[in-house]
Amino acid sequence: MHVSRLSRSWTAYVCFLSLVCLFIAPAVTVKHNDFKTCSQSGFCKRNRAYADHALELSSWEAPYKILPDSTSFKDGQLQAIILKTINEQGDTVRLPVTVSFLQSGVARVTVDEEKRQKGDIELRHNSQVRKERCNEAEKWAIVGGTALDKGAEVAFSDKTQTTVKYGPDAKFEAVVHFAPFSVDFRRDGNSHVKLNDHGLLNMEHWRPKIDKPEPEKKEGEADGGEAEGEKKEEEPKGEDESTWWEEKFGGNTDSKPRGPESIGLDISFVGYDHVFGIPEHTGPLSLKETRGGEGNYEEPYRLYNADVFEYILDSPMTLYGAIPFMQAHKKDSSVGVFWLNGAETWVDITKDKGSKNPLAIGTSSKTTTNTHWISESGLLDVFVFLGPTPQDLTKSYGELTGTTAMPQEFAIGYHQCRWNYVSDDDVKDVDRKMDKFKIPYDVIWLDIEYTDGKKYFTWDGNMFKDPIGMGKQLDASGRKLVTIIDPHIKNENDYSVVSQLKSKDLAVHNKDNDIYEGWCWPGSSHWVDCFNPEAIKWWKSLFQYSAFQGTMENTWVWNDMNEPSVFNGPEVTMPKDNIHHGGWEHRDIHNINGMTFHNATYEALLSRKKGELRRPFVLTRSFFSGSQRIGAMWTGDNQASWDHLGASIPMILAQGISGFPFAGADVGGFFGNPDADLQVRWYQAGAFYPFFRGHAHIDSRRREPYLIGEPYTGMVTSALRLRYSLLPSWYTAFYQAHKEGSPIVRPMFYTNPEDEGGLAVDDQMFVGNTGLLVKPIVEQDKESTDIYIPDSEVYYDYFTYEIISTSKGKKSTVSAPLDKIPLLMQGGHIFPRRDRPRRSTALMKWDDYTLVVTLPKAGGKAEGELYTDDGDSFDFEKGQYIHRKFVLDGNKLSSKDFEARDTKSIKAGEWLKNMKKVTVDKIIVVGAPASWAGKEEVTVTGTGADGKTSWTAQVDYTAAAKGKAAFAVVRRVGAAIGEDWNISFD
Ligand code: NBV
Repeated sequence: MHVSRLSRSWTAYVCFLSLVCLFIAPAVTVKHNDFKTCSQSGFCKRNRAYADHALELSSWEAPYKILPDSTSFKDGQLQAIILKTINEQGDTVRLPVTVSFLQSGVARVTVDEEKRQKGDIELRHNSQVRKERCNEAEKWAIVGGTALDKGAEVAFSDKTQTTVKYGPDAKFEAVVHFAPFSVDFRRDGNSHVKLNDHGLLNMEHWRPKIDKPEPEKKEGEADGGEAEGEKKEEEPKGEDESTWWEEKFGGNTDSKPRGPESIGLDISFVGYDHVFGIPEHTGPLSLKETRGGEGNYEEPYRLYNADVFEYILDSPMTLYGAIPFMQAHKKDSSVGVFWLNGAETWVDITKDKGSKNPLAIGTSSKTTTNTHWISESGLLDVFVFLGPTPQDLTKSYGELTGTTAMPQEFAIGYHQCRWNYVSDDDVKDVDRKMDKFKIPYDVIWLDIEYTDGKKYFTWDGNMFKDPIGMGKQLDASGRKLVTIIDPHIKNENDYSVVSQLKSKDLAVHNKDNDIYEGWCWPGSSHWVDCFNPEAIKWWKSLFQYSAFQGTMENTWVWNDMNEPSVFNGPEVTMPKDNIHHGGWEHRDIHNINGMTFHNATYEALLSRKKGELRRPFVLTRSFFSGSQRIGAMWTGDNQASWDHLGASIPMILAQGISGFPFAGADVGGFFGNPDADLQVRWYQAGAFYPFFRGHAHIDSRRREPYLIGEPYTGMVTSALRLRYSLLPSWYTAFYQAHKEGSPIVRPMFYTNPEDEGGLAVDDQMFVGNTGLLVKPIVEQDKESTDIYIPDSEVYYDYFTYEIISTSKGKKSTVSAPLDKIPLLMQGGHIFPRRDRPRRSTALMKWDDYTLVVTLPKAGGKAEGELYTDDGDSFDFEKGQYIHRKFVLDGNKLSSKDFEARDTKSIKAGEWLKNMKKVTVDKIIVVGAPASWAGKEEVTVTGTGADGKTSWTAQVDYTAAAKGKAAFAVVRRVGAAIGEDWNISFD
C-alpha cells in the first residue's frame, strides 16, 4: 500500500516534470519577429498597395506610355522611351526601354531611368554610393546566350504598337503596346506571357526629399511611430512616403541615400495553372497563391538571402539562397521568366480560375497565373522564355547563367559531417570505423570548431595536432577532408588574416565608408568584400598550401554563413546601406553576395599550387543564379523530423529545374536526434540527393551510421551501397546537367510534360535519363507507397524485377518495408553501374561495369548512355573522356561513341590509357524476350579488353514467374568500355 502510494506520487512527479519540460523545451521554430513580412518592408508594402489600388479600379490607367516617335529597331533590338506620368499636372520622367531578341529565342526587356542613368540626382547624407540603378547582377549571373537574333524583324508597327517576330522559325512574337506600355509574348499566334497586363508596372523614380513639417505629436505618443513599417498616423492622401527616406526594423535604421527606387511588374502566364521555381523556399514544387484564401499563403514568396534559424516548412519565407527564375507549365507547354535583380525581391502569385465573363460560365475556361514581382532597387531586367518544352527552358537558362560545373567524382559519393569532429584522432577513428563496418564514404568534414578561436585558416593546435597525418590517413583510401571557411573574419589583434584584410582595405564598408564591423561566431568580425577583384586575389593567397598549413591536395572547402549571416545585423544580415566595392549599396546586391564569396573560394582552390589545375569542390549555403557554375549547395539547418525529410524532396526538385541541381539536404536532420527509422529512411532518400551528406548540430548525439546499431546500420549501408553502385549513372546525369542545364533528379512534368495529372507531383523523381524512378518514404511506419506512373510504359521493381502494374496517370502500390527503397525501372533504358562494393569512389576507379537493360512494353528497343572521365582534372574539356551510347534493338546490343567521335584518333592521356583495361563485365536484361530462353551463350564482336575481336560470353536466362519479369544475365562480357562492340542474342 505504502509502496504503491509512493510509486503513484513518483509517477505524478515525473508527469509534472515532463509537463514542465514540455513548456520550457526550446520551441524549434523560426523567430518570426526577426524577419520582415511584406507590410514591414516599405517597398513591398507600397507595391502591394499600388496593386490593390490598380486592381480595384475598373478604370485604372497605368501611367507608363511609350513615346511612339522614340521607337527604333535594329539588329534584333527594339529601343524606346517610356514616359511615366508622375502627377496630375502631367509631368513625366523618361525611362529608356530595350527589348532584345536573343539567338536562343529568349527575349529580354530592360527598363532604366534616365535621370539616375545620367547621375543627375542628389544623394542624401553625403553618401558616396553610385547614383545609377544597379546593373551588377548581369556581371555575376550572365555568362552567355546574349547574342542578338539579327533575324528578328518588325512584322507590324503603327502609333500604338510594334510587333516583332523572332525565335525558331519566327514562331514567337512580341507585341509591344505603347499606351499603356505592355508586352504580349506569343507563340504560334497565342499569348503565353504578358508583361504589365494588369498595369502594375511601378518604377519609383528619383525625387528630392521635400521636408514636410513634423506632424504635431499628440500627448503621450512615442517617437518613431512609423517603426516597423506600420503607420500609426492616418496617411495623408497621396503616396505613402513613410519608408521612402529611412526605414526601421528590429532596432536598425536603414538610411536611404537614393530615396525610393523600387520596381514592380505584373507578369501573367496565360492559360497556365502551375508555376514552379524561384527557390529557395520550403513548400510544394507547384507554387501556391500568396494573397490569402483557403490553403494559400498570405505573404508573397520572398527572396532575400538570410540565415533563417529553425526555418519552418510550407512557407513563402525567404531562405539562404535566391534564384529568381520562374517557369509555368501546362500540358504540352512550358514558358518562363528570369527576373535578373540582386536586391530583395518579393513575388505575389494569384490565379484566375476561369473567365470573368458571366456568359462563359459552363464553358471550359483555363486558369491564368498572375505574378507580381517587386524588387527594392536596380534595373528592371526580365528574360522571357517561350519554351515550348521544359528542356528548352532549362537549356536557355543554362546558356545565360551557365550550367553545373563537372564535379569532382568523389563529390557525388557520400559525405560524413557533423558539427564537430573534435580532433584529428576523432576523424581518424571515424574513418577506421567506417571501414570496420564496411560502410562506404568519400569525405569527412570539419565544422568551425577545428579552428583556433574561429579564426579561419588556423587550427586548434590542441585538438588537431597533426592535420597532415590525418589527411594522409584519409588519402590512403582515396578519401578527402572538407574544412569550413566562413566570410566573417575575426577582429582580433595578432591575427594576420584580419590585419591584411584591414590594411589592404578589402572588407565591406559601412554607410560612412569605414570598415564595417558586426558580430558572428568569432565575436567582432569584418566581412571580406568579394565584389572586389583585389579581395579575390588576396583570398587566393590564403589557400596556398604554404599559407593554409595543414591542408593538402585532398582538402576541399565549405562556405557557410555567406548570406551573409551577421548576428547583430537587421534580419541577421548586413545593413542595406553598407557599401561594397564599386560603390554599390549592399541593398543592391544582397542576393548576389553569397555567390561572390563562393566564387572567390572556387578561384582560390583553382590556384592553390602552380601547375595544379583541378576541379574545385566548394559547398555553399547562399546562392544566386549562376552559383551552379561554382559548386554544390545544401538546404541549410533542417530538423530531424519526418516532415523535414519530406520537405527536402520538392526543395531539391525545385533546385534542379532552376539550374542549380547539385543540391542536398542534411541527412538525418541538422537539429535534434533522429530515431533509427528516420535515419534509415533519410539515408534511403539521401542516396537519391545529388549532394549526399549526413550532418548534425553540435548538441545532437553522435550518429555515424555504425552507431545506429543493427539491423539499421545494415539498412543504411545498403542505401549507401546502392548509391555507390549507381555512381556511373549519377555521373552521367551530372554530365548532362553540365552540357544541357538539365536537372539531375527530375520531376514528372520534366520527363512527361504531356501528362497533365503528373504536373504537380513532387514527392518522387527520375534519376537523369536512366528511367530509374524513386519515391523515398518520408512517413513513419509506412511499409508501402503509391508511385505515380506518368506514362504507359512498363515498370519493374529495381530489386525484384516484379512487373509493376501500370497505367498512365494511375498510382501503383509498391511494398516498402523499412529495408527497402521504393525504386522502379522504366522500360526502354540501359543504365550503367559498378557492382563491386568498395570503400570509396577512388577505389572504384578501374572497376568493370554492369549494364542494366530494361525492355520496354513494345518494340524491343532500349537505349542508354555512360559518361566518364578522370573525375578530377579539366582534361575532359580536351576530349579525355568516354561517352558511350548503348542500344538494344531486338536481338542486338551495341555500344558506340555517343557523339560519333572518331575515338581512335584521340591521343589517349594516362586516364584514357588505363581505361582500356576496364570492361563491361555483366549485362542484365530485365524483361528479356521468351525467345532467348535456353540460350547459353552470346557472340560479342568488337574490341575486348585483351585485344580480341570476336568471342562468346555465357548467358543465363530466368523465365518470368509470379509477376516477375524474365531476365537474362550475360557474364564475363569482357568488352572494353571505351570501344565499339556488338552483342548478338540470335
Ligand atoms: O558552422 C556551424 C553551423 C553548420 O554546422 C551548419 O551546417 C550551418 O548551416 N552553421 C550553420 C552555423 C550555426 C548554426 C546554428
